[in-house]
Amino acid sequence: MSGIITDLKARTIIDSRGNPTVEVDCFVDGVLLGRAAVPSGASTGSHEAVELRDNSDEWLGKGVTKAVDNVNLKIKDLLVGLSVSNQEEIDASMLSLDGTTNKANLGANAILGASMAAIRAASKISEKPLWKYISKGQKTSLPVPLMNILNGGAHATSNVDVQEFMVVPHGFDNFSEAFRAGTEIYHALKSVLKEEGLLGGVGDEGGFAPNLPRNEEGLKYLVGAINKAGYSPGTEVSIALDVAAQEFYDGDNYHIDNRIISGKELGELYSSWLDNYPIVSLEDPFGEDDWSSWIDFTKNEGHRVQIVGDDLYVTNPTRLKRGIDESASNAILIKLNQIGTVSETLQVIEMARKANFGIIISHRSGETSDDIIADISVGTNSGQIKTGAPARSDRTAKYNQLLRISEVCTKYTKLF
Ligand code: 2PG
Ligand code: MG
Repeated sequence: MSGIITDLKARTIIDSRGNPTVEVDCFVDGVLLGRAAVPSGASTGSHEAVELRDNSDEWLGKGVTKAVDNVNLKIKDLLVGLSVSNQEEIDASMLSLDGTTNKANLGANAILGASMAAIRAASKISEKPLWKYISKGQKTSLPVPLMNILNGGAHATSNVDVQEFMVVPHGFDNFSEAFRAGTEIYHALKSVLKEEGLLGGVGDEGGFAPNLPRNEEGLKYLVGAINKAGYSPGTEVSIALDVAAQEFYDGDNYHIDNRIISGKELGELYSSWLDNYPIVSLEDPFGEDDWSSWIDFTKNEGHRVQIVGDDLYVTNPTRLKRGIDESASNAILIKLNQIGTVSETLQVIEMARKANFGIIISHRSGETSDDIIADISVGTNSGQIKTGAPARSDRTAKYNQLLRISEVCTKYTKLF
């Protein structure tokens, strides 16, 4: 096969929240070799690349016809004739056609769909599984999963402010045992909440979504579930939180637990949680532009907890550079659609690695069956993945792909 892109075809499909999103097929030498679907966030950072929506009467304004047309007309014309193996060239040509810094012209959803479909096709041509193709011969490993089993914030209709309560099964020798532990704990949490009369529905990422009198109760229930499932909190399984604090930040203060408190007071609340619960990772503890709170907190607590920038960095090299220079955190969450191409995502991962930052490859709250983040987490040796509860196909697609990869790539990351 020559490896030359001969066609691109995009369409609208539906995501896990019932909203339209972009799917792209990449044809090489006339054969369909790469298909990719683009995820979508709810608690999106304002510095993310632009997700192009139609804002018309259809689909409650959320249609992606413009993005689909951009692939089928403009991006197709641009990429047909290029070698699928040159991902940098493919991505760079889309960036220059777009011509903006935030991909507002073509839409990051259009660009990313084409970019992901191309790398899938390239791995087929190379006759390597995607994770191996991405690794370019460098180290690979199965990531520790951060499994979101209790949902709040923008992902649920409950009164819980903290967006994600995750279990982190780190004290195991391989991925499948770790994943089984996390899954057993998910079921244990279900029965604990049921006993308390708190079992309602689930949130966007498949975790349970009870109303709780205070956010700290979520931590208690997670520890209870870890114990109930027969694992030891702190040594085998710990806790990670995504606070997504931007969602309850008014620009000056934070509205949490029915109180209005400063960044300093919020940091003190987290410190008391760190004293009392086995928390190993804290994501977006402060608002996306509240840099001074991030810097103070990292100085005080960075030695004992992973502090993760998601809305803070939006997988953007300029924002990450500032975070590294100012020691605003010690880890980054990586989401392909925040930046909009595979190449830029891989570059940001390398930048974070050089700075000794923790690296978590992440899904979005709106997902599809696309499982590319599983391969990226293994192929970049990132060490951690965050992809929701071990339930609902949009989430389990990624975990199941990791189980498949673990049959051939047996190294499991030891963290925490
Ligand atoms: C997050 C993500 C994924 P969203 O904040 O980390 O869990 O949520 O996709 O809604 O931004
Ligand atoms: Mg987040």
